[in-house]
Amino acid sequence: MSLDYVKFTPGFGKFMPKEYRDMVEHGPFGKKTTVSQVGTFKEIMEEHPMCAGCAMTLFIRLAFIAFPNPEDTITVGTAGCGRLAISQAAVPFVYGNYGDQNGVASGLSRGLRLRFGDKPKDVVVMAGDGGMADIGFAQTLHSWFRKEKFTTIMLDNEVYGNTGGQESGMTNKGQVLKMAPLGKKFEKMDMLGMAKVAGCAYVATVVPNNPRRVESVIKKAILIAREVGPTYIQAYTSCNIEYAIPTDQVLQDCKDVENDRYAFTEYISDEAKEHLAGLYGYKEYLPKPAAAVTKG
Ligand SMILES: Cc1ncc(C[n+]2csc(CCOP(=O)(O)OP(=O)(O)O)c2C)c(N)n1
Ligand code: SF4
Repeated sequence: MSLDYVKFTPGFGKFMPKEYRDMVEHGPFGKKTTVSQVGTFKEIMEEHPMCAGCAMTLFIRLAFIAFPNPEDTITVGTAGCGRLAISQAAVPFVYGNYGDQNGVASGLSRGLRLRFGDKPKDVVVMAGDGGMADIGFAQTLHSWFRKEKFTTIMLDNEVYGNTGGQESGMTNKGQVLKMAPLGKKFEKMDMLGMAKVAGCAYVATVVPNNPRRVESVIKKAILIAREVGPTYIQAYTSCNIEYAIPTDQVLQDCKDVENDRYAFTEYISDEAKEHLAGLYGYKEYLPKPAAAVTKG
C-alpha cells in the first residue's frame, strides 16, 4: 500500500484498460481533492449496483472523496448493502463475516502499525446498523474500549435493507417494516452515547445532503484516529426501498429527518482538538489567548 501500487510498471501503461489509466492520471491519489471539486477528477467509486437514488451510496461516494490519504487507506466492511458499493472502489477493501468488521479492523490496524511504523495507514470501517449495533455490537464496543486507532462509520438506514426489511437495533420505536409488521417494540439504540462512554475521541452525526459537512467530519475522524484513538460517525443513510421514499424525495427526506431527529452533533475530546490544531493546523482548535487582565 503506497502511491506506487496505483502506478504502472514502466512500459505497461499502454496495455492497461482506459478506466485504469484514467484512475492513475486523473484520480485523487496523492492529491488533496475536495467535494467542491467533484467533476474535475476521477472518483474512487464511480459505479455501483445499489438501488437508484440510494442515499447510502451518495454518502459512501462523499466519504471516499473525504479520505485524507486514499492511497494509504483500507476500508473494512461486512454483509449489507454498503459493501456492494464500497467493494467497487479503487481502494483495498476487507470483507469478513457478518458483524466482525471491528474485530478485523483491530487486527489490521495493529498489523499496519507494526509493519509501517510511523507512516500513517488509515483503517476505516463502514457497515450497516444491523452489522454494527446488532450482530457486531460486542466487537464494535470492545474495539472502542480497547482504544483501537481506526474510524468506525455506521451507515444507519434504520433497517436491514439488504435482506428485505427486518428491524434493527437502530430502527425507531413503533416503526412498521415489511418484516416487522407489528412495529418495533424498543427504542433506537443510543450508539452515540455508548461511543462516548467507551472512550471514542470523536463522535459525530451527519446526513448526506450536506457534502461539505460529511467531508469535514470524515477528515477529522480519520486524522484523530491515526494517533489519538477510536472515532465514530453515525450517518443517516435512508433506505428508499424499505421506507418507500420516492427517488426524487430522497434528499428532501434527509433534510426532514435532519431537522426532526438527526441534527448534526459533534463531540471532540480535548486531546483530539490539540492534535488537530498542532499536527494538521485546524485553527478553530488552537488554544484561545488568555483574556487581558485589566487593572482596577
Ligand atoms: C452470519 C450472518 N447472518 C445473517 C446474514 C444475512 N444478512 C446479510 S445482510 C443482512 C442485514 C444487513 O443489514 P444492515 O447491517 O443493517 O445493512 P443494510 O443492508 O441495511 O445496509 C443479513 C441479516 C449473513 N450474511 N451472515
Ligand atoms: S435496499 Fe435500501 S439501502 Fe440497500 S441499496 Fe436499496 S435503497 Fe439502498
